[in-house]
This record gives sequence, C-alpha cells and structure tokens, in this order.
Amino acid sequence: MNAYVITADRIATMTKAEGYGLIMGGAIVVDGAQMAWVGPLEALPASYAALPRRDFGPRTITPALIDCHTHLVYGGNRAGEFEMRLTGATYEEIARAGGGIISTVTATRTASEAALLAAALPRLDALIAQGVGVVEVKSGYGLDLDTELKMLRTARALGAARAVRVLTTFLGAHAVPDCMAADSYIDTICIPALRAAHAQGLVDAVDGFCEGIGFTPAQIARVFDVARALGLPVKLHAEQLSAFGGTALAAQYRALSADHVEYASADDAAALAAAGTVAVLLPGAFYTIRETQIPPIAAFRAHGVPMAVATDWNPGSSPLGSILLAMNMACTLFRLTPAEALAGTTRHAARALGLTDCGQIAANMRADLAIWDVTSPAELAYGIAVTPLHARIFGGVL
Ligand code: DI6
Ligand code: FE
Repeated sequence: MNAYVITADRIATMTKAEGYGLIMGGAIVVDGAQMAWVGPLEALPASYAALPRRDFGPRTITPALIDCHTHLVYGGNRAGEFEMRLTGATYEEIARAGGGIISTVTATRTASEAALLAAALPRLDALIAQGVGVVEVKSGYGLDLDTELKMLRTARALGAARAVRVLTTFLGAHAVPDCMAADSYIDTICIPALRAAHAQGLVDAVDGFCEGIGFTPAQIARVFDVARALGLPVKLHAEQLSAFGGTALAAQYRALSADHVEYASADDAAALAAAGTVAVLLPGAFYTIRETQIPPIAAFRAHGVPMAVATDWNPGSSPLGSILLAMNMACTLFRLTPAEALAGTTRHAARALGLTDCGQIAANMRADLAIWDVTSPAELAYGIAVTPLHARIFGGVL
C-alpha cells in the first residue's frame, strides 16, 4: 500500500457549515490519491500506526484551494485600457467603443496555440504556487469556431502540463463580434461551436455573459437549452454591471453557479438557494472597475446560498493573479469572514464546479492539500500579497 500519515498542529477540514472544522493535533492518512482517514493523531487507528509519517509541526493544513472562475487563456493584455480608465473612461464605454473584450478577441485569434499555452502557463504556475489544486478556465475570446476550440484545447493542455486539475468552460456567449447581430451570432456561431467543442470532449460546463454589453436572458436561454440537451451543466456571469435577469435565469436552469452578482436582489438570493446554485464572488473585478454596488451578502447568508470566491483572472476587468488576494478582497470589500472566504475557495468552489471529491479534508476525498506557514487559518485571508505556502500535495503526491 502506497500510504503515509501527515500530521500538523492544525487541520482546517472545511467540512462544517460554519467555521473551519478545525482539528488540533491532527492526522491525515493518505492512501494513493485519496485520504483514507482524518482525525486527531491520538485517535489514529492501530492499523495505520506503522505507516511512514511526515510531521508538519506548527503549520496549518487546508484543502488545496480551488479557483472556480478564470479566463487564464488569452492573447495580449489590456494595460492600455487600464490607462484609459484612469483618465475617465468606464469599462462599459470602452467595451461599446470596440475595446474591452473585443480587443482581447483580436489578440487571441492571431496567437498560435503554442503562444497561448506559453502565456497561460506562468499564470497557472502563479496559482499553483498559492496552493491551488483545481482551476476552471473559460473560452470566450475566440467568438469563432476555430479560436474557441483553440482556447479549450489550450486549457486542456494546461491541465496535462502541470499537477493540477483544469476544468474547461465554454463561454462562446461572451461578447458580440464586430459587424454581427447578437441573435445571429448565437445561432450561427456560438451554438454550432458549442456542439463541436462538446463533440471533441473539450467542454465541462457552459457559461455566458448576461448583460447589456453581452447577451439577453432570452439569448442565453437558447445556449442553455443546447447545454441541457448535451447533458452539460451551466453557469452564468450575472448581474455584474446591472440588474439584467441573469441570476433568475441561472436559478431557473439550476446552474452550478451565478457569478459576480453585485446587482442581484434578495429575491435572486432566494431563487439561488432554492436551485442549489452557488454565488461566485469576484472581488478582483469589483475592485478593478471601481464598482460600488456590493453583492447582497446578507441575503445570501440569510437564504443559505453557498458563496464561492475566485480570481476571475482575465486581461480586462480582473488582471488578478492571486487567489489569496481574492480572499482578502472578499473580506475587506464584501465583509466576508476569513472562514467564509476560505470556504469560498475550497468547499463552495468545488460545488460551483460540480465536484464532489475535493474542497474538504475528509476520508474518501482526493488528497489535494495545502500546507501553510500560518498558525491560524484566518491569516490566509488577512495577508495582502503574502504567500505563506509551505507545500502542496496533489493527488497524494507531495
Ligand atoms: N465579465 C468579466 O468580468 C469578464 N468577462 C465577463 O463577462 C471580463 C472579460 C474581459 O474584460 O476581458
Ligand atoms: Fe469572468
């Protein structure tokens, strides 16, 4: 049996509805890629007593972190747009003038697959260096068949190149390409591209941008109907810049997640709770576009909506390469507790991706763990641009 025991002063199991599910003086039996037993060392069953041990002493062990919303694959960058915003233009004005997402589309279409991979790998490595074990990566900077497929192949290649799980999301309904009407784009490009990408095994979930500068709920619903017919789960960029009906639509389709949700209402929160849909908070985008509308956190809490936290790493609205900073921002900007922020990048992030085998430290879960040089788990969200990772275990491999 390829098994061993790890011990540490503190294990934040993240298995409880509230708090960290702390085990002091804890032990984890790793057997192959999974955990076989978790508990206080003093209760370690005799059958495991002779296994090799690795003691991490005063450190804290958490589940490996999960970044459940990224756009890691893209060409070019948007530093020029950043400069424009600093002289007064808004994110929406730039998008309507043909900048924004569309400018990244041009750069992504012209980049080779090898160049896209080479540019994305350091981004992935930055997340891994922060203890991340699962990353979701979206398409959506192609808006044509070939480029959407190229982005999704690149995302799959990222997962093959590193000890990390990459889940791919088809985001064809991200923006309307130049010189096209939104409806005909959905019918003649987006939906056929979704079918082709699915046929090639490149799609784990389907997303859209439901917004005045994106697509209407009715247009997104057409894409979701195809996703449903293909047996693919859906998620949605909803209520980011305005109240536009995306969150209600996501709930109606029992989406895995509704993301951003700054302009969601208390009724939207109730609908998410009833649908079992996760609210994914993306404070990096809120910060970058200097949004002032805070997501309805109190309503999410009151209705028991699980809240995940992610980077939304993308070249425009969230050039944020740090999941730990996303956690810090979720606390400082949205008033999450550090325990909620950690649940948001572990247990609830797993759920936002439809994963049931990670995001918690418990028997039969994958042995994806992060070992931190901190003596309380609240330090993870507290530090700003501090990365106290000591080691990461992925699939049982240290
Ligand atoms: N909302 C976002 O935050 C990203 N996409 C979206 O629909 C932004 C993408 C970008 O600005 O490039
Ligand atoms: Fe996004």
